[in-house]
Amino acid sequence: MDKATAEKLRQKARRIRAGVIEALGLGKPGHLGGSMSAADMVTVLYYYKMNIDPKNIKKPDRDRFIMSKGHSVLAQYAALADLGYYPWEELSRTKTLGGLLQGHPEISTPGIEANTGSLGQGVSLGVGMCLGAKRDKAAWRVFVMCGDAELAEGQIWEGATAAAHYKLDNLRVLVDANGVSATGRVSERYNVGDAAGIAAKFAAFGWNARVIDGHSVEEIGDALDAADQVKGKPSAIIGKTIKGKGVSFAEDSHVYHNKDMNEETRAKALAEINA
Ligand SMILES: Cc1ncc(C[n+]2csc(CCOP(=O)(O)OP(=O)(O)O)c2C)c(N)n1
Repeated sequence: MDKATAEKLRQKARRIRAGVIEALGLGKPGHLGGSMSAADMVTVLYYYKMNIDPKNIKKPDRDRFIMSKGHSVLAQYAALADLGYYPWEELSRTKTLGGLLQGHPEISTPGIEANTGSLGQGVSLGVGMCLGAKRDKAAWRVFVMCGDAELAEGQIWEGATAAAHYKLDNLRVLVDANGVSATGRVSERYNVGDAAGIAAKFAAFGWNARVIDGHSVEEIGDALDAADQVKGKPSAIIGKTIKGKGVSFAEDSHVYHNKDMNEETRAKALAEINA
């Protein structure tokens, strides 16, 4: 990735993080931690990798993105707003009655491809979509973002086995490995492994797997490019991240997993993001 592209992506990531703060609003709980740790991977997907067209949002050959850890959709909402799927002002109406943007993704929102929020379902949803694409001999890809604590839930590993069995090289799973769940450290609450351990699990299931710095736009872009060259197996990209990244008082902690902001914390967060 050239320097100018990387710098442009870092600017966009700042915009996405500011959008998360906008969507959180004041006095209503919202998922800051996982949205901020995911922000750089979401940015590289939307502004570098995915074949999408905000002017033709249902074009049949578009790549699909599934936010399997649906509570982190605030980062995706910000990207979709910035890209023009709906006005930026919608962000401030997040989680209001009748608003377009709710606390978890719904396909009624422009740009959202799957209803999620109940953890553990995105990989198997992606498997189904990828099988459909293969049947249609279509070239579009499916990108699924999971949390590390999420890997203890639902049909993740059933989906992982199926993806390898069906040789779904059109499937990419990105794991936001921030090491923190809703209530504490993943290693203490339900240990699915650190980033290397998670990569080893996917590899054992027959996947192409690698660990990257999930906040380096260059490493994210390179890993996604490399996945395009892998034939006959799905790819897992395990991004080592920091929960709450970019907001110092929320970093590496479960406290801001789902918490409200007040005027003081909001101002401090925005100042740090824009610094
Ligand atoms: C099936 C299911 N069980 C429990 C929850 C409640 N829940 C929401 S977020 C979360 C923790 C997620 O942690 P992780 O996947 O690591 O996400 P991140 O740290 O990136 O926010 C839990 C347990 C849920 N949404 N769905």
